[in-house]
Amino acid sequence: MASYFNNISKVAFEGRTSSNPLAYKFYDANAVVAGKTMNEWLRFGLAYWHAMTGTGSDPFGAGTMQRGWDRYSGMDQAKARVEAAFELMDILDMPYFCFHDRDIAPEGDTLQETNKNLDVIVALIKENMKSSGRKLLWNTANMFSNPRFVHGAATTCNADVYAYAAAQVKKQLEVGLELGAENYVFWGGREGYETLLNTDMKFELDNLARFFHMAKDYAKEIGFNAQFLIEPKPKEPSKHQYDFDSATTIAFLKTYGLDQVFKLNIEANHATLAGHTFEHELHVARINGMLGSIDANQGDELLGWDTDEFPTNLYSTTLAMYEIIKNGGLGSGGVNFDAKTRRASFEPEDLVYSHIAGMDSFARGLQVAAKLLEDRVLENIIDDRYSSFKSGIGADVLAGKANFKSLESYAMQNNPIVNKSGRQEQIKSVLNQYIMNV
Ligand code: XUL
Ligand code: CO
Repeated sequence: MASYFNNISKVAFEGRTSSNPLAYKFYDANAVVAGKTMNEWLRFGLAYWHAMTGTGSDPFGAGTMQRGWDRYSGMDQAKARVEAAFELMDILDMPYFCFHDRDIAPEGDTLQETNKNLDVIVALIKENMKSSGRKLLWNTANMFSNPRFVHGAATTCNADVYAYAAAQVKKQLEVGLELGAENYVFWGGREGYETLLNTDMKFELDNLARFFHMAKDYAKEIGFNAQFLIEPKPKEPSKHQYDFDSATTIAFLKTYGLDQVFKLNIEANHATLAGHTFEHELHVARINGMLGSIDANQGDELLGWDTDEFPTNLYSTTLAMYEIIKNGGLGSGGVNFDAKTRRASFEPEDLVYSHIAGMDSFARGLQVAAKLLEDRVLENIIDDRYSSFKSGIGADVLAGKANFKSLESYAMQNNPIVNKSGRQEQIKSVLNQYIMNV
């Protein structure tokens, strides 16, 4: 079989001093960290839409990516992409992949034809999964690219579009079942609004919840037990997306009785677009028992949009892995590289280099976070910071023994109040020490 990646051989772990650009410096799949192998903690996934389907086009210019499969078109191209995807996963020893329906197969003139195209490619993917042992982390439906979704999908004003979206998700639940997907993702690409001047928000949110309930019911009916995930994003493409961030999404799920059905798929660049850090979003999901999976990437501090760069910021990967370890791992979730090489990194090799960079950054983050936890660095600081609630009036508050009258009489005789420093800068320098020395 012809190589789409210039016959690059399998990327191996060579250790932190290796100067081989095609080797892992930190990612050693079978190395044990905090009681599990790196592979078990990280469960890396390839994002089909960026790696296999993305062209490098931007609003100002055409695609730049050199992709061997682009010499074909239609179903031939879709088949070539499958071959190339499995070759790339083999080179990287990437255990998982993720796709939207429209990444893997072209739309036909009718829904029937579109589904037939899907069936052909799904069968081919299934064969390749069987022979390679690679697995489907999650699949999803693209309900944002086609012009029919101009007003949204499950939040559209057009009932015909709502029905079409339901048919599309129904098919993807069947595909997920067929391929043994471990999760199913809903990212609300156009589930939001542009202006309240023409929008009934309550109506749209009620319909979105109805849609999710129907999806849950159908998955149950066909025996598809994958974890359902919602991927929050505050804006882009719509101005106000309904799943703005973790907190908003959790509130929505609780309001509509869906919080036992869904967890969250947290994407780093979506967090920063929402004005949060990645670790904030992971933390909010975690403390609510809803951290399910992550889309690994990073934004650019100087740009206000979703740049989907490969994650290389060790500060961020360390704090992300800290949350993930505290969560006991990601369960059936994983670390999906929802990231694309820059438009100027257009050679096929760049797909290998970029994933190595991302995988090493997360592996390093895992090592540092595990050591931070082992040494209880932040635990001890936080424990001490809230120590005033361990005895006296603080303990009374926690035990439910205090009321406004008892707190007032305490405050009246407790003068002056003494506060302690938060020591943020000192803590950051310890964090730097760990990142450099572990
Ligand atoms: C878009 C995005 C999507 C989802 C899946 O910003 O992140 O690719 O991950 O639909
Ligand atoms: Co994403």
